Amino acid sequence: MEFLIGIWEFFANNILTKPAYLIGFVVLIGYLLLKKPIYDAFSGFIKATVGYMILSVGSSGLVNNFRPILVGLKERFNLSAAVIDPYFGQNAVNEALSSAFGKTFSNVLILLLIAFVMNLLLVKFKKYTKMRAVFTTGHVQVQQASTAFWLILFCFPFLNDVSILVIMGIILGLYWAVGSNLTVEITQELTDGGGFCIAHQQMFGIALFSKLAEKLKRADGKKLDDIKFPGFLSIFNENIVATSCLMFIFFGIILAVLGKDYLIQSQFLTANDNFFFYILTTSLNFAVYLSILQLGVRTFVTELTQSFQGISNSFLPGSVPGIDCAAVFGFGSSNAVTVGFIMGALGQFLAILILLIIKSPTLIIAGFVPLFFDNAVIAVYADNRGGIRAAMLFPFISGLIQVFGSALIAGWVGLAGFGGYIGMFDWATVWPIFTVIMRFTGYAGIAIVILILIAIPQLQYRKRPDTYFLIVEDWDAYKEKTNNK
Ligand code: ASC
Repeated sequence: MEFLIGIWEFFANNILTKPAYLIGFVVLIGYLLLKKPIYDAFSGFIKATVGYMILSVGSSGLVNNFRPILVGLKERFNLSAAVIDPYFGQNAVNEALSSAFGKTFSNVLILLLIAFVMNLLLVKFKKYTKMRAVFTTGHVQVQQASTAFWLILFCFPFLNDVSILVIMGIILGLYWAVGSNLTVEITQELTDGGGFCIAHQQMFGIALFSKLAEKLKRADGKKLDDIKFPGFLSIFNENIVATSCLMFIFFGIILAVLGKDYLIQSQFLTANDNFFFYILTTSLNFAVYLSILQLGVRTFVTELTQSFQGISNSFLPGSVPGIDCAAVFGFGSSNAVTVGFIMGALGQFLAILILLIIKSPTLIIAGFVPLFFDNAVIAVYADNRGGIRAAMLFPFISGLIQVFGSALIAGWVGLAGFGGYIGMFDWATVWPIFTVIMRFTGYAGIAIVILILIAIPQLQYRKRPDTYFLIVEDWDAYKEKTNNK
């Protein structure tokens, strides 16, 4: 037993929770299963792992540079507020778990394992479950398993450990399989058969907003990239220029509000630094990290698409890997990412203002990860399906929902008191609903939540039984079939 636990811990710590290696090994095994020469498989492993690492450099560059600036608002104005951000959320859960229940992080990892196995089984039996996607984004799985663990303890504080782990493992595994499965069609469409889908924290969000976006579609079908500015404004047609300028205004305002004194005191800059150039450099860095992130996506996506055929042919026929949402930042309109971020920020700031005005018992501070990754990705999908209006409206609405939803749930379940909540779209909408159902209807609630999740892919399948699996098995054949209709 000890030996098995040792293997599990090694696998969990080094591969399962490190998406770069998980994806790298998936590619390696995929190519070997496709009977490619060993050197091709090796080269695929390197490209996939390095590509994913580049993507992580971009995304952690963004997170590490811009999160402290937003959190600074909390310190600068001495607010007692919960930061909505997955990392703050995870810390809050860790502290809450050990202080309230004497539980540790290893419970969370066991939950993760059960849920992951559940996800694999659901896909293995996809003939019945209609679930086609495997969640591979390990760092996000850790964050979600933590929060889910807390929510289930909140609903059933007297249940024993084993029951808690099993019940939540089933629900979380279902959420991973069902949520990522919801993004299959829209992602295949966006990436022209990229062969992956999204395994992140706003899967229900992008599915919902993609659906709504169709209703906002204009007759001319204009997307963000179709906007062509004339004259001197044409410089904004260039993504890097547009991003840099918008971020200069956005972060310029926030940094000016924080003030040079505060920034020196918190060691963002030294007394000798020039304030203007500090703001300029910070804003331009946004475009730098975004470009790095997109380079990473380009490096690994093709490898993953090709090699996964090997896995799906042998183990999990007709399945796709669910990966980090940043993977779509290289597709669709290039300005959608920036527009989503800005519109989401307007929504969140408005919501925070409303919380302040109504003197809400729980205050929220915008965190960078939900603000940027959720809303940017919502904009990318909304733009692809519905064009400019959808790309602007839906991230704004999402921003409002992220703040209000998180304030309600984090205040209610007590995580706000520990300073943070995960705050991502699904965790401000879907999971609060699950929590309400389970808390108020007890064991029946568990059954209701499970049934809701099981029903979703069945409904998706019923809508288009003839192409439901074809869309992941053979994109070209799918396109031909749907074009001929
Ligand atoms: C998250 C999280 C991150 C980012 C990253 C986006 O939810 O924890 O670090 O989003 O996955 O690429």
